Amino acid sequence: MLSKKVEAALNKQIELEAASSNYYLSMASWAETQGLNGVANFLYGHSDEERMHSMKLIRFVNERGGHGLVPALKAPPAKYKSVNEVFETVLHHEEKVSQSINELVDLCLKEKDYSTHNFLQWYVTEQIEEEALARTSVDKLKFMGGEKAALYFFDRDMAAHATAAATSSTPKGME
Ligand code: OFO
Repeated sequence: MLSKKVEAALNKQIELEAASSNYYLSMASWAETQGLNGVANFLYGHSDEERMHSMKLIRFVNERGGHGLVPALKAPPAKYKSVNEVFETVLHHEEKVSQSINELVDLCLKEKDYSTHNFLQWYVTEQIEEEALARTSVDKLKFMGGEKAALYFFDRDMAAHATAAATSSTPKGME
């Protein structure tokens, strides 16, 4: 059984993950309109992953006798100045999500909710990967210094990331 405090915090996390999904969907759509199909495919895939993160939380809350709530979401920005802005936003957003997961883990310890604490470890690991990928992308874009030719290769790189994610089996913890 979840305490009311933990249930409320998990529902806040459900909202944050769902907002991430919408955010990345909007970025993907913008990238596609710029002819950056590799970046777009990567972000479409990332958006799907965030939806799964949200749904996994909803199902966990319900399984533990709470009620996972579907949030009303604010529309994300539709336009971006550059690919650099997109990936800087992704990094900033993932850092925020990591902080939120850490606070949740901390709350579980205070509430002595070891089952939820254990469940959240999957998210802790996931955030390490997500932050690292976003940080590497930001660094690469900085290194390119706005070169159009380099952007072509960056786009191809992101396409490879998107393909790898799509062809890998069910993400760990989602089975
Ligand atoms: Fe759900 O990991 Fe990113 O936000």
